Amino acid sequence: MALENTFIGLIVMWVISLTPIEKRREEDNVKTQQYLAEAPTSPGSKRTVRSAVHELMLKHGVFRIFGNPGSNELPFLSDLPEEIEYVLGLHEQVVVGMADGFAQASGEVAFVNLHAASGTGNAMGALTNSFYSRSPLVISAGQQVRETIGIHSFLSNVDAAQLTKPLTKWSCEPTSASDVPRSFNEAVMQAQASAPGPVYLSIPYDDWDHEANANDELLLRRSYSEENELSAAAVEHLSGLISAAMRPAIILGSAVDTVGANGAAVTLAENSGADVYLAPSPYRLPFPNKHGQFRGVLPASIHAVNTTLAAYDLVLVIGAPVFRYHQHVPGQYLSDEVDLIHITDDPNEAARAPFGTAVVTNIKRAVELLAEAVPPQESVIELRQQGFPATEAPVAGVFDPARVFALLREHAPTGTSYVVESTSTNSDFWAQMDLQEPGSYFWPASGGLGFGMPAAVGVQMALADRQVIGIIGDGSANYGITALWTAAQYDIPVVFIVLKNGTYGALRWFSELLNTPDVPGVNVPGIDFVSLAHGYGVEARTAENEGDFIDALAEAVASRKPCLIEVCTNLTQP
Ligand code: TZD
Ligand code: CA
Repeated sequence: MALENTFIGLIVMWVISLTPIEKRREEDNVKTQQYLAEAPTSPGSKRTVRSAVHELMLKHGVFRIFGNPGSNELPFLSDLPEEIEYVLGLHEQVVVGMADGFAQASGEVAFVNLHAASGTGNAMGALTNSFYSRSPLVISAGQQVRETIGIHSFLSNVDAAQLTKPLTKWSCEPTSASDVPRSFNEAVMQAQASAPGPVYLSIPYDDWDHEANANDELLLRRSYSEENELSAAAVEHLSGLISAAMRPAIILGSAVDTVGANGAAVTLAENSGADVYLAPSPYRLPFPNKHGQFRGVLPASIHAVNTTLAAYDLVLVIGAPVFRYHQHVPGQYLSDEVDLIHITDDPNEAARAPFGTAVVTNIKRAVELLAEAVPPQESVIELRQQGFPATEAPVAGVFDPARVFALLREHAPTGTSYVVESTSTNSDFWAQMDLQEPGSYFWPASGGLGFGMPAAVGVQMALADRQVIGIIGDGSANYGITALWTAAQYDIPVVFIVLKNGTYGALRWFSELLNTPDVPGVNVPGIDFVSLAHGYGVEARTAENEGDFIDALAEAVASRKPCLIEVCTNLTQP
């Protein structure tokens, strides 16, 4: 009887201790669902940054603000949806302490609003605790009007993103008003992502009345989940989506090559019948570039990515950011009809993305599990290798870069690994090469020149049983030329092909794009790479014609010593 009573007592205690949390969670869920059902989603409806953030707060279940206000914060607090309660604390240490207790006990993100630098400063004592308890706090603070921060106007939070740095896992002041909603979304995801912790967001008060970017609608459709390895349920869900898609596309990132998931990616592509692209500006090659389902490198502007992806109903991005755009052609990020699933092993990459359903997990296992789970297509798809565009022979010793690549394809040893830093020749490279093995391609991941020549030496050291060829522009070569000395001194048998068009070709292309045709500093005439190589102790020659190039390549490979072949080339477009 006594035992029974104790047991009943335990159950009663359990119900008493958990019910309020569960009840509140349930209420929050209902509110979120109600809110989402009524949320304005029509594209083009005029919304402000303020209403966009208020909507995101409700979407993320943020129904209370722990705060202590000042003038900079008032424009944010104006027009608060009635679902959101303001919980006033009389000192910022108390505000953060309450939020921390709420976050820890509920396991949910707690949202805080403080007054600029002074309010944040007052909260720092409480933050020392929150940082070590890893409490998921989104701490926002008002900031002076953007254009007056530089002159240190009264109440500006100078260097705001630095202020909380050692005590927050992430901090930010958005670079523009239109980036505030995305930054808010990132803040919430960062606070929860592993390892969770407090984050800080400083927002100038003139941002709130700005018209919101129409792309912010996509933030409302975002979700974030994290699993070390995809669960059976997740595999079933994702493979079901892939199988059910009428027109799936897979966008592979360079990380797929880094983790060695190339083979599984091919199986997944073939089983699903999906078109395959490389994510913009690939720095490694995750998929054979002449496979019948390969559709090339995704273009690097917002507008062009959307246009390309509009042909698909499901887009699966694996091992890449969503997306690393380059040339700025603004537009809609993603058509309404397209679902985008973002599988990545980087919580920061997932949190930062402006759209997509983020799944943070081990990408190699994810690709393997999905490749197993997606049944092969019933109708046999044609997996023919793709061909190569025709190229023209050099005239008077000047080669088309496409011809150089065609010659490398035909005459370089099987399994050659390429390190490429030649910026205006990318499309010719992908059209002409036939790369199949993992580890066949390396490129400067941020576009920072000076990677190519040194990395070619390093790759050759790592891949002793494969030939490594560095394809280097005559501009890029100068940022890493002394790698020749190391190659000579340490006998690293790497071959460098220097493509000499006498100019920074990519910048000439950009100057047309940006309508700045009159810029100085884009030509690099008068550099003799053969003499430079000799000076560093490396064999070198200029390829005078096609036969000469083929001979020089064969001799270089056979010599098992570092060699440089200089080739004069025509100017082309990336
Ligand atoms: N400095 C550094 C370290 N990185 C850069 N990316 C640049 C400058 C700017 N830059 C580019 O982004 S492309 C380029 C420069 C100078 C021209 C490279 O010329 P290249 O290749 O001769 O190597 P192409 O094929 O002629 O463009
Ligand atoms: Ca050049």
